[in-house]
Order: sequence, then structure tokens, then C-alpha cells
Amino acid sequence: MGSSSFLIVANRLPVDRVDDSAWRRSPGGLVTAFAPLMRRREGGWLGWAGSADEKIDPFDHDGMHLVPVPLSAEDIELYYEGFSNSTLWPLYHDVIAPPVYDRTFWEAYRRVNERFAEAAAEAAAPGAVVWIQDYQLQLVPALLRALRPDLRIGFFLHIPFPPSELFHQLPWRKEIVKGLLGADLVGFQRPGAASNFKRLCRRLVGYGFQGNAIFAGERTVRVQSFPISVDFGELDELVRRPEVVARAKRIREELGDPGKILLGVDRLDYTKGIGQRLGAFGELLAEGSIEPGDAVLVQIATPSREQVEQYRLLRDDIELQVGRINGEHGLLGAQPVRYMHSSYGREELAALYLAADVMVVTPLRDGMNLVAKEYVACRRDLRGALVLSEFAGAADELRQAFLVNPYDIDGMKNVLLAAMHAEPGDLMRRMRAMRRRVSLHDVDRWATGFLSALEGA
Ligand code: ADQ
Repeated sequence: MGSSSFLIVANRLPVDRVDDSAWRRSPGGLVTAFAPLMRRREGGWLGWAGSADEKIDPFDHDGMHLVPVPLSAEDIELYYEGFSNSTLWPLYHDVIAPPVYDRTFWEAYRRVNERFAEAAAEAAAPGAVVWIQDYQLQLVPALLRALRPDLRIGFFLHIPFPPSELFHQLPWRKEIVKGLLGADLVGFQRPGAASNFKRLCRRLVGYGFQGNAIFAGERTVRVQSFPISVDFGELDELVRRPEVVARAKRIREELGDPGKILLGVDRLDYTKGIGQRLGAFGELLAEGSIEPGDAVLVQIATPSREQVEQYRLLRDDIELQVGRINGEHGLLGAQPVRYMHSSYGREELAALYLAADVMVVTPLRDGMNLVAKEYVACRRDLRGALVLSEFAGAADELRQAFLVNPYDIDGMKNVLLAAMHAEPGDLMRRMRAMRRRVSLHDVDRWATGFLSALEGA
């Protein structure tokens, strides 16, 4: 038995390697969300360190005790790129891409989940609280409970949970459901996902439910939605800094001071609707509703899962589409789409959000979408319009956004124009309401809400 009385278990550790002996906290979401909690509770974090075939001893970093779980090159190919990202990811995102059902992927998924469960059983102190994260580790709750019945186990799914008809495709559907039911609390982004899961448990394993409780034999499993959020305070502070404000101004100049700046920021993923967004923008240019020079679409696409075939094909498609739009509608010195295939620091991202008149978030399906909430948190000036897909979890809360169905290209064109031409008073009213929501429901509230439900469960 180990010494961590609070343990996060995730596919990845929250650090990246700088050199042989030094580590740096990874940019973005989860780490920021958990950092204060980890310090308060002297927590541990268990996950893969990011390189293949390497055994690394546990170490401390930034007030966290980190426990690396080794993955071989084969594990990465079959468990991570395979079952996690070629089977579960597309299946859970409405089969936008066809899921691959491969038995060797599944075997690797089970093997790696067992390894994570064994490592967690070793690292957790008696009676510890263990919080398992996301679709890569859905078998860990039950595996860990079998090894350590004294623990309090929570699980949170960051991506959507699919409707029952789709989930039923999965040859290992029962194993996954039983794996999740090992937790005391199973959390989802949206209430609809929690309902899907409860109905599925009844159909697949015959467990009844009432309200938030599933009756799993002698145990009760609580199922509930906890919409994740951003660190509102941190972003709100970031955009007050004079250097960020100045950078936002310079970005506008560098873009040739266009009438409107539209912005997309996404991992380069087929769920994000980048092609649909470019398609709508391209048609607006082609029909003359937007003149080149009136508007620029800045599309930032973070490299993602480049070993997976579907992601390589997607990159080619997007880059072809950008090239076509710029080739057909660009002028010497004015390209309507500025496309960047790279990652940015928090400050540069905040400056981009501040410079953008219209933030375009159009996923075909998304668990939550933090980019939409980050934009809102950065607009203390109450300017800027958020165009948001109905199919992002964030649409439940950000009702004052310009909502779109990304499958409806004509609809999306109209909404883009409406957002570009909205009155400042209208934009202020919408932004004020959205900011109230995100500032009250920030990431700290998400994490403490989940943990108090788990500890009270
Ligand atoms: P993702 O699919 O990765 O997350 P999202 O919620 O938008 O999607 O989070 C992306 C994060 O990466 C944001 O914090 C964003 O700022 C950052 N980011 C994106 N592009 C970047 C770039 N070029 N440079 C630097 N940072 C960049 C999954 C689910 C979501 C869910 C989250 C959290 O798919 O639905 O909201 O987990 O639960």
C-alpha cells in the first residue's frame, strides 16, 4: 500500500519532459484544474510519462507526487492509437468516422487497464480517494475495486457518452459497462449522457436505477453530470495585462486590420467541424457576402494523434481546403484564411481571443469544449461574438451564444453573418450573461463538486 490519500489516475501524467532530469507542467486544462487541489491534499498523479519503453521511478514535481506507468511501443499502438483513438473516440463521437473493432486492440486495452489498476492499488493509501479520468481507462474502476475494496473510487468521462444504439455496436460493451460500475461515482459532462448510461446498465447488466443511483448488487453507484469548466479568474487576469492587450492590437495589425477577425482554435480532429466551418466561410466569399479584406478567418489547429491514419487524412483535407479558398479568393497581400498548424502559449492564445471579433466553435460532437468557455472568460470588455455548435456540451450553459447546427452549411453561413453584423449592445448583453455563468461555474467548482459528491456517496 502506498501513501497517497488522494490520487488522480489519467492516461497521461501532467508533465512533459524538458531534458533528462527536468520536467515542465503540461499546458492546458486538466493540470490547471487539479493543481490547487493537489497542493491542498498532497495528492498523487498516476499516468504515462509520454515516451515508449521507459521505466521511470516515481518523483515529485510542483507539489505533486507523480507515478509513471510504463507503456511499450506496442501498447501505444494498440491501446492508445488503437482501442482508445480508433475504436472508442469515433464510437463515442456519433461515429463521425467509422470505429475500428479489432480484437488485438481490445486485448491491449485490457492489459494496459490492468497495469494502471495494479499501479493505483500500490500507490493509494488505506481508504484513499482515487479519481480516474476518461475513456482510455474505463476498466480501471472495477479492476481497482477488486484489488482494493477499501478505496473510494470516482470516474469522470471527458467525452460524450453515446446513445444506446451506437454503444451496442461495441463487441466489448458489457465489459466496459461493468468496468465503469466499479466506481462509487460515475460523472459525465451532460445530463443526457448520464441518462444514456443508466438505461444502458439496465439493458446490458439488468441493474435498476432510481434518480442518480444505480443498484449494482450490494453496492449503489451514483451517476451524475458535472460540466467541466475553465479557470475563469486566471484568464480574466491574463487579459488585463498590458502586454496581452498590446499583443492583441498587434495581431490585428499583422492581419492587415481587417473589418472582422474570425477565429477557430482546435485540436486538429475530425470531431471539431473545421471543414464545415471553412466550407461556410468559403461559400460566403464565393457568393460575395464577404469581400476579401472585410474579414479574415484565423484557424489554429494543434497537431494531434498524427500516427492515426484518419488524422493524417484529415490534415490533408483541411490544408487542401485552405489552399483552395486562398487560391480562389485571396489577393496579393490579403489571404482570407490564415492557417497555423501549431501549438501556442496561454498568453498568445489569450491575445488571439481578445483580438477575435467572432469566435467560431463548430464541433460535430464535443464533450464540453473548453475553447468556447476560454473565449468568454477572456472577454471582460463584453465585445466579441461566440458562434457555438449545438452539439458541444458547452451549448447547455452558453445559451446566449449564436448557436449553429454545423451540418447545416446555409444555416451556418447565416449565423456567421449575423454574428459579424450584430449590434454592440446585443453582443454586450449576450457576453455579460455568458460570463456570469462561466465565472460562477468555473473549474474549481467542477472539481470540488465532483469530489464532494464522491466523498458523500
Ligand atoms: P479536447 O477535445 O482537447 O478536450 P477542448 O475542450 O476544446 O477539447 O480543450 C482543448 C484545450 O487545448 C483548450 O484548453 C485549448 O485552449 C487548448 N488548445 C487548443 N488549441 C491550442 C493551441 N493551438 N495551442 C495551445 N493550446 C491549445 C476533451 C474533450 C472536450 C472537453 C475536454 C475537457 O474532447 O469536449 O471539454 O476534454 O473535459
